[in-house]
Amino acid sequence: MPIERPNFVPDQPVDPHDADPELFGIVDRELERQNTTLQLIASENFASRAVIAATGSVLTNKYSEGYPGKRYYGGNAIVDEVEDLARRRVCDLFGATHANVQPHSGANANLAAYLAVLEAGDTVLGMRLDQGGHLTHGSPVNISGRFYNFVSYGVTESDERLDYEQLAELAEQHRPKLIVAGATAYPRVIEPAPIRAIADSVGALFMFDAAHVAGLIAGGAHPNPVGVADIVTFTTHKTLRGPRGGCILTNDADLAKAIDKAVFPGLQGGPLEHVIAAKAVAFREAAQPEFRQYAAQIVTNARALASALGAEGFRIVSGGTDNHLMLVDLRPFDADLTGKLAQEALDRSGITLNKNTVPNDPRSPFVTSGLRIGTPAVTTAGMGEAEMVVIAGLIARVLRHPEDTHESAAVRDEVAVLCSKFTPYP
Ligand code: DSN
Repeated sequence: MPIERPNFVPDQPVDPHDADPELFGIVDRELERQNTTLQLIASENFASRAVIAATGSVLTNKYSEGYPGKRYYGGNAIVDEVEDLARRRVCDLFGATHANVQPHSGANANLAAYLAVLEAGDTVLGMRLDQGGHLTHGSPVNISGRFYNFVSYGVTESDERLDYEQLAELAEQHRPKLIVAGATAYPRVIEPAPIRAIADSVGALFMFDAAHVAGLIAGGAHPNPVGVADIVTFTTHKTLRGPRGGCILTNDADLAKAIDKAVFPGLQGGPLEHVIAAKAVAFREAAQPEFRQYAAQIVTNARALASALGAEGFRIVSGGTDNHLMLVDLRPFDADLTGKLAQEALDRSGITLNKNTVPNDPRSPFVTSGLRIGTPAVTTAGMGEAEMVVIAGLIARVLRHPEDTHESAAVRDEVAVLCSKFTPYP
């Protein structure tokens, strides 16, 4: 006789839509949105099916606090292989000797790096949020700005490029324990070598937050800060095209130990081994020769888009771009058009991007005078310079008449036709 007992195992149909039609119906609509509208948010990309498969694997079931070979719970021999593979691949990719692949995000990676080398109240230099920096680079509303004494540097007024002279002066004046480089809305190369020299001149540590440009570095399109900076943090989902997550690299054995302790048990609990597996997949993809072509094409496309937008009458901050993004100052195009209004009008037209402050923006971060536009996702989808010119024309059409819903609908149709030729997930 079979034993009568309640069955707590949910039905497991092969198609998850049969298990939860409501949720997977929503996921389907997001897939449709990604396939049929233009994704121009500079920090987004289309992960490969292999990356997505790893993220959706049974590794999500396992607890593995600790590190390979030193876990708190049993049953981690296989998970150790996953995490070791991810660490090995990312070290090979960037020429590092130590990697921590556990940070759940870029913000966590940065906080762990701070926890590893700073005490509360220590002085740190970071880039101003409204000139391209990140919340975790000392914004007063972020834990970084509340726990540490951040002093901000920015860009020059004349050419809107990183002001290395100001950085050197502030370092001399404030004698920081750490200098943080890196940005979320800065369209030019950030040179690690001069910042290393400034850090050395005042005995500071140097951390490079490569979140945005990690894929460009991996693909050889930007200088590699590993071995120049003491610590390099980055996210794995932007230009690097992996799963959402963070990573920390260093070539210093003492810092490596401090960083590992800071990530766990300092800041996080159980690592997301399914995401770490997906990071391993992405690191392998980024090591392929085609990824070098991809990184170069991201920059070529960004330059083509910036130049075409310039021809449509927009002012491009700093006059162009060296990376995957551009900042558009809307004021010369239309003094009354805010970033907020432009983002909303473009959203209605199937063009997804984000409002952004421009250097010395008189408007608040919720309104802004600018837009940030990025090419990583459309480049993954296969678009090239010709499509960038088309996209610039569509953006200009919408923004000449941002309230015109007929124009928005017409552009949305054209966007759908364009995207049908470059579908990321056919
Ligand atoms: N949200 C990211 C970006 O868009 O740049 C930064 O964390």
